[in-house]
Amino acid sequence: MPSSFPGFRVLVPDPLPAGGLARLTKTFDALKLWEEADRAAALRAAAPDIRGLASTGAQRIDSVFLDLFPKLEIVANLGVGYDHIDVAAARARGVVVTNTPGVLVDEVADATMGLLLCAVRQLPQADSFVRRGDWTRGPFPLSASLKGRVLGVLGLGDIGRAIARRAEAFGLKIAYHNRSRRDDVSYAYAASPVELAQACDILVVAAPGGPQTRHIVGARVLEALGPRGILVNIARGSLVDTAALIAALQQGKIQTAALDVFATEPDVPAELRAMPQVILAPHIGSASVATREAMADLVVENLTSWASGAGAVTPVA
Ligand code: 8YV
Repeated sequence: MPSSFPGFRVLVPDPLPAGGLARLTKTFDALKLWEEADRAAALRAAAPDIRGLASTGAQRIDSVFLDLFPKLEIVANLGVGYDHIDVAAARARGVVVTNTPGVLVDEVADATMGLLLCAVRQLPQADSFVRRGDWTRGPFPLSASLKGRVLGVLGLGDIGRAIARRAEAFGLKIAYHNRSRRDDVSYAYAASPVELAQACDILVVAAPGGPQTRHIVGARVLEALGPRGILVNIARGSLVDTAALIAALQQGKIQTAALDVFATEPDVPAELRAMPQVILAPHIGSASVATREAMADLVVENLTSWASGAGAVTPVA
């Protein structure tokens, strides 16, 4: 097995983008677990020698999982979000965790604007309307509009700011709520998610997942968003109380939602799938070939830099 770092075994539980995977397997002695006929046996045999892990988010990485790998030094995650990794448990075992910030920001922000426009102007529904031949029977119903509306960004990190910049170009006013007020933007600051929902018409969720943000969008926030309100979630399903969202949509407490992420993904509640005004996407915020390859490059760069003794490139905070 060719390897630039003999003895540095890397576990790859799930497939990575093709270019990144090719570089990884050229550089390291990599165990591509999904290719193994008996995965449990392959994992058991390799576990004592694994020093690096290229994670994709599909596997929960907690203390029980980490304890399988006594020589593990680095978890290189494909993705900016790492709520599936117990970073404290990793740190306690001397394992560094890296993510892929920066390289996916524009892609996710572009996808967010697409979802937002689809929700406001009901573009997928218009497409279905034409395909069904309904146009010959009359016009498509008039939609809501972006005009004169306020976009609320919940979580003004790199992705939140990229969304806000794009929304400004669409003529939207911007408000935001963040753990702390930012002094590098002139957007209106709301002191809480409820205040933000009161101040805006379109609420975009762009904060990290994890216990601290679980269900920060619940019944009170949705009520505050109001009957013309639109919720867009491109962050993590865990930030939104799904039952409260379903109830708010069914009762007309908000107008519609565009959702790229779900608490139980890839399972999406039947109630959401049944609502024709709701826009649903299968967690595709960063899912272009170019961006996923850039993310995979950063995974490989982190592993390579670590294995060569130069330290991780993008360790998580
Ligand atoms: C990916 C993401 O879907 O970066 C993140 O946090 O959620 C996405 O970009 C995921 O990480 C791919 O494995």
